[in-house]
Amino acid sequence: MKETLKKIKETALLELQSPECDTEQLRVRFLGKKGELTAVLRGMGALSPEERPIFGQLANEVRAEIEAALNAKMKEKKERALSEQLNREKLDVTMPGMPIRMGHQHPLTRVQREMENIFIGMGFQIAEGPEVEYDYYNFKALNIPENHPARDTQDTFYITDNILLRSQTSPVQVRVMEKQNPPIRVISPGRVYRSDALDATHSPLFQQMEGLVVDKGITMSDLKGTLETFAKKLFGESTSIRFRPHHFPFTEPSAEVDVSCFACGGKGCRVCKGEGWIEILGAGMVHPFVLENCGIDPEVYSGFAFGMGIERVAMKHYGIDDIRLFYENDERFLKQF
Ligand code: 2NM
Repeated sequence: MKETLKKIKETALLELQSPECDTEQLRVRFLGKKGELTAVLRGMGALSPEERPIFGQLANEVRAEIEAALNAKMKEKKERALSEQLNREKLDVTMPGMPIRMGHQHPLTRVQREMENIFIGMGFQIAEGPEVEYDYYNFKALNIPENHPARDTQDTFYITDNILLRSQTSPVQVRVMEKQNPPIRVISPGRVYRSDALDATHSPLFQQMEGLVVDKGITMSDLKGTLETFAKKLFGESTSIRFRPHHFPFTEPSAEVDVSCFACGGKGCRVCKGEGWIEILGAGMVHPFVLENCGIDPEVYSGFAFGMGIERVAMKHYGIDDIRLFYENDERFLKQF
């Protein structure tokens, strides 16, 4: 029996040395209720009373040794698993990070900001207003009654009979004049809508920037000086401007304003289509009826106003020949700015 115990111990310790051994299975096999050691202990009844305690003590020692070896093995396995996991999951914080793709401003926003900054430098404030407007603010207050021909060139999208998508940002300026006493110096950039078919130079949605100055003694020369300063800052110091007589219902007198071609300096080229001039603005002295409609006395105050399409300025600025590119969100286009 002593031999059997010795054999059990040796086998157990040997098997526990194998790195792949299954410790739980070995515990059942050697120490379990139906295990090899238990089987030997059961056979102790056949021993003499003198032999029994000696043998019992030996069996207990063997059990303790196997248990200790098992526990040591289990501890070792646990530690190895942990260190393998730590190795697998280790993070080198000194590695360079993954590059993050940065977006940037849309070309229209860039041009708009550039224009805004020039006017802010001249003391203008930025005014905003609703894109869904009343007929009153978009047309009637601006001296465009029902059936006026300007309703046709500025045809827009109607929500109801008297609510529409604004066709210009002038309604913002009407709202400013209603609320604020002169002196007034504002620009109103923003989206406007026209019932136009989409082509290379027209879009049913585009951006405008209008300006308005109202004070005592404002004259046409203030308008010319302001627009000349703006054109020089935006297109370069050698830029000049010219006024051509025009008609707008909300200004009198009115003019279309050209800037000398920044590409050829006025000689005539592809950019200005041989003209030497590029039309970018409409302007004029605010019509006395418009001032009156907004509660400003035209006998005391006068003002000038102007408006331009931001897309048109951006297209000339960057040499873009199709307005649709601004609205297609094609990264190959947008990435160039
Ligand atoms: C333009 C051209 C000329 C304009 C007029 C006004 C207001 F509200 F004062 F009457 N705001 N903007 C105006 C004048 C706009 O755009 C081509």
